[in-house]
Amino acid sequence: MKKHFSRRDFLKLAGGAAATVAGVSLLPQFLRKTLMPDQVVNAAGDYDLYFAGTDGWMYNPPPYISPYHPDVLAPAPFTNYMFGFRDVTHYVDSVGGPTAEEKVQNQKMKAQHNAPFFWVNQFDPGNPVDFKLQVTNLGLQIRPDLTDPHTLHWHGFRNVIPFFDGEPTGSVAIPTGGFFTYVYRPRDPGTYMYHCHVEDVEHVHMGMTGIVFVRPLQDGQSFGGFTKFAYNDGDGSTGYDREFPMFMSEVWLKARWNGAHIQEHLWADFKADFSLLNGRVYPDTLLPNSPIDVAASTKSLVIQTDPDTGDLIPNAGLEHLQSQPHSALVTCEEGERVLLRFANLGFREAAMTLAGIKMRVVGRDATPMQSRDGTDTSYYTDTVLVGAGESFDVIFEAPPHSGGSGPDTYVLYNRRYTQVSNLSDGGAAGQRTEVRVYPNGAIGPQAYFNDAVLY
Ligand SMILES: [Cu+2]
Repeated sequence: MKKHFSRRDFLKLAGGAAATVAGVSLLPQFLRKTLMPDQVVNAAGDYDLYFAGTDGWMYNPPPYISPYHPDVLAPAPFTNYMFGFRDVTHYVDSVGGPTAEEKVQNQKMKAQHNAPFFWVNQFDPGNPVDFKLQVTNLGLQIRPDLTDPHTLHWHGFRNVIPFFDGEPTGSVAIPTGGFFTYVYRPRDPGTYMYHCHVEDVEHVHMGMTGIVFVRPLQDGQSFGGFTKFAYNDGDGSTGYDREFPMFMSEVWLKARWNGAHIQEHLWADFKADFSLLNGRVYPDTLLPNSPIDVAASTKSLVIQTDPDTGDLIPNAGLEHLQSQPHSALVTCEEGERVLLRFANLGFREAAMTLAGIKMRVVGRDATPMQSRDGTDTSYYTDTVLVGAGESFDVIFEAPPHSGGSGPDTYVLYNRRYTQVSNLSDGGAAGQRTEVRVYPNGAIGPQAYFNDAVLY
């Protein structure tokens, strides 16, 4: 009799294989050294960032659709089930309280959407340091029957070896309780995205997706009056004053509900109900970031966490956005150059339109816009078509302020009607945000990645 072997069975095997490797990290230090020195691929503390994969709850606005939205299992003010990653790099032991690792374990069922933004400096041959990202799998609290491993796939990374690619049928995956450290040597600046590649349509749609980008070696030097650049342009043509991520993802309410209620569905029936920008639906996109730990945000945008529990701290009054900490608001001063890093891990093409300001496309899929002989092929447009799995680096120059009080407001939105309207009647929800242009000197320099000033 022919044995049917499902993809999920295979992934379990892949997870088992990872346990042999990843389990090593659970051994005491002296055993690691004594027993398997060649197999130790990670050691506690030997990483730049430490992420945890798990499930959790998030918020989407009305209109409500029974029984999927809000899900009766979701604790208020949350409405829908999700999977996601958390940045647990900066936890420390509390005196007389929980240890750092206990706080990490406490983040099971407290995932974040979208996944943390993180960035890496381009590999410097003169100072060769690899980037290491440790990932652990806290398990799925609502679905203990679902023993899926997780991985981290850096989409578009051009010189990764299969071992660190995160594609679970060709490499290791991280079982519940396991650890694995991904090692990268990033040679190509630009904007990328990352996602868990296990049961990839499911884990991507459920929320294990985020932006990662590589800063060019040229950063810190001076070209054309700038010190920050999208690429190694040699002339400042990709220099910018402020930078903002624009990450696109989708929520299919029925699939989220089915996930929480142990029901199956066909992904071929996929129909997104909500299109999200930086993990939120307009007008929540205009609300501020959750409180940021600016000092810790050297390699990722670090959300402040409770020192006792490790939980994400929301803004007062915005508790419903606790697991969606990222704003999509853009603020700048007239005459400044603003870099928008677009990446789409929804399943539909987005038509991102900035009404009233021309955008200049300077990079696509982490590749600067130039021909083989170096000719600049960047171009101006007011609409960028971002397909699933694509990224664009776009710079606009803020127009002069019109005078009067308050900022000039420009709308940045997905002009595909269903993706900007979502389920709303008015046609203004979903992937929509604002660019607010202030007079010269009004808001001061950007303090951190995705810092938008609110007045
Ligand atoms: Cu996963």
